[in-house]
Amino acid sequence: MSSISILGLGAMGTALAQTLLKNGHTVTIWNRTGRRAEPLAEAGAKIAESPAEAIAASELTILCVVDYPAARAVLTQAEGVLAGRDLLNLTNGTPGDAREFGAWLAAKGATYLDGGIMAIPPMIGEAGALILYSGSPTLFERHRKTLDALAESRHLGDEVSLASLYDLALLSGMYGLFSGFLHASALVTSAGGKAADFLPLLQPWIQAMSGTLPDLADKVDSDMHGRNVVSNIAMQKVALENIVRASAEQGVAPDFIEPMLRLAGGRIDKGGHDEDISAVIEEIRQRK
Ligand code: FVH
Repeated sequence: MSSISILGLGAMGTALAQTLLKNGHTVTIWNRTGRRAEPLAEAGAKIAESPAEAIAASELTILCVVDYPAARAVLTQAEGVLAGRDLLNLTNGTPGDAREFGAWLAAKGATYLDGGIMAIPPMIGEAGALILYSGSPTLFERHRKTLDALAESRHLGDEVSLASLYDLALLSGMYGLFSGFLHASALVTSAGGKAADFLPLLQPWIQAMSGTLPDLADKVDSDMHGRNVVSNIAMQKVALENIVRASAEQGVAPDFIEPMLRLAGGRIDKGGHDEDISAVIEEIRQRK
């Protein structure tokens, strides 16, 4: 069993601490607003009076606060004890945030692992939860067994920014799904339909269309968008225009769908008429 400190006891930090306690670890906790620590103390966690006291108490410290400015504010209070410490940051941020934070901690002599949690708090410790890691492989291997109790663990590489990049890419896929669902539901409910009744049509359709992703991924990776095209982008642009026109007729804002129409049109204007929809990626890539 290991000793772990958790800095930040919001919904996620609390779920992490509860799961570690359930697994028999020695858990030390700190939160800016002290009263949030009380239920965990009743469950067996030790309350630290400061971030420095918490970090000094354990082999591994996990930081999980609202954003990187908050993370920096917490660790700035503990600068004197960071050298030689293992720090895992599960706060959501950008790849640039992770690189900057990792460099700051390296300068203080700490070993740093960055992470992205692909789960909501009730999923922690349960099947289906995934945590992405990047940064120090030594720290990851040293604490692997402890981390595996929280979620399936996936270490993406030494480059510290990878976990946040993949975390945000996965969230981007999720928000694409949500925006599609919301726009489709607005159309259906504009005619008196119910979103719940529409799901038996929508879910199998989305599942069927997911089956086209390996082909689109191949085109994205090869930049060969004109190969084996079943549904060309010019035909798809007409469908996108029809969705925008139908939205206007039904009193639905076209805001989710218009960007896709604009990007498809941009590619066609550059000669992409016969390509697949994968060619839209060339409009959104801003290659350096
Ligand atoms: N909850 C979720 O569904 C998602 C799932 C995926 C991963 N995220 C990320 O996890 C980080 C923490 O999220 P959270 O759900 O625990 O967030 P809250 O419940 O809102 O708690 C926020 C904690 O941050 C502390 N905090 C805020 N500002 C400061 C500050 N300036 N200095 C120190 N601590 C700060 C706050 O403390 P307090 O308000 O209780 O004093 C909470 O402990 C986050 O990156 C998600 O994106 C969660």
